[in-house]
Amino acid sequence: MKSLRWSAAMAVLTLSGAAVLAQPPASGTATPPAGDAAGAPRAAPRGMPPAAKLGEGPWDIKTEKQNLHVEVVVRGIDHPWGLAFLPNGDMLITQRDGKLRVVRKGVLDPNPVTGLLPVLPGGLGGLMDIALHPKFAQNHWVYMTYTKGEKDQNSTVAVMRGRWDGTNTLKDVKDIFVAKAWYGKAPLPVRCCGQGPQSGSYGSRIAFGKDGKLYMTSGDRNYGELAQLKGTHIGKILRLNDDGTVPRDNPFVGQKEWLPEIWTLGHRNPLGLTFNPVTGALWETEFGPRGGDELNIIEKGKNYGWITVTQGFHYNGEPAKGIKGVDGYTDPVIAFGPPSINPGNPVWVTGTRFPGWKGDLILPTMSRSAVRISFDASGRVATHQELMLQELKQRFRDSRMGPDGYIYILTDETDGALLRIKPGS
Ligand SMILES: [Ca+2]
Repeated sequence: MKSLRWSAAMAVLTLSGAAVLAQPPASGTATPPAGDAAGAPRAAPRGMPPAAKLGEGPWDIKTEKQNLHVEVVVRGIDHPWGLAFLPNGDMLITQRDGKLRVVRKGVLDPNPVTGLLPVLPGGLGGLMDIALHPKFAQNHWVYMTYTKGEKDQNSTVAVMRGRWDGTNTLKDVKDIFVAKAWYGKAPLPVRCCGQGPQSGSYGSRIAFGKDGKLYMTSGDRNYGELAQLKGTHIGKILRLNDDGTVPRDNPFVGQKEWLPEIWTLGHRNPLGLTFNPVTGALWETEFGPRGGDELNIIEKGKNYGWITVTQGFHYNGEPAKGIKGVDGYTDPVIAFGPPSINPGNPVWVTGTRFPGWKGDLILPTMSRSAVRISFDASGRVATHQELMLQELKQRFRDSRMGPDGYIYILTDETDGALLRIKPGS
């Protein structure tokens, strides 16, 4: 059993209600290097050492409030991105390379699911998130986000929907929504602040609300100037009906120049989206500039600032904006760093298996750690955050509560894995 090497060195500062988490200097940014072209090898992010191979496990890990027993469920999945549990406990896992995998009774089916629409590979795009319809038991609908486009990286994000019948072929697959987020064709426009290639920053997390609507993040494509514009889905969170049409009660419906799917604006690269199962509030994580990664509560019609109002430093070294408290813009609940933590998709701890973590938010990060965020009695985020799971040395992309009450995490590696976290003894 290893101790947490960094917990003692972790500095936690408090800045008018927002906590800033310091963490190991070895961690870098997951923004792809400039010039990462379509089809180019997926280079390791700047500052990140090569991935260490995941050991056999299991691992017994001591954390502040819970001892953990971590085990590998499946391995050999290439950059897994999203995980959904089927009613019988089987799992569907998307791979960024466009493949959908199924885990039946705990065993990875060697044959990927067929019937999906082709995805545009390259950069950080591909097949991304997955969600089941709230009435999946009746309609068997599976939703997946992906990048769609042309070989020259003129691309956008879309949602395909298909019917899962338990075989290895998805049926009746079609696009229900294609975002008005086309971008990437040469010549690229002049952009500020050293923004990265067009093949990154797609966002594309999805989550169904209790209102039955599908919420979807759409990243800024490293063209942050568009995140504040009304007439594009770039840099927005969207709200759709389950067939991809526009709900009539969206905030900008009927307003001149606004795309009606827009729920909120001013986002950089939102790679986490999850409803709090108790309060029903929608929480989001996004990659900000260096030292400006964010945890946000998403509320109808609000502007979350990017690229105008943000904390952190730009990637070309331009001075920190450090702006908050600006009228008309919503600040993050937490701004992380510097350095950046590169947040993935967090999970709310529910059930009774992790009594020390009741109501906490576990945030996997691409900086090879997870952050535990807790809350005080009034629901306010606590200033202390716990950094953990560094001993596994893996980038973490997605996390979910299983129907068995355990926590499941996908590693974002070429030899990726699905891990199960159980309480330890
Ligand atoms: Ca923001």
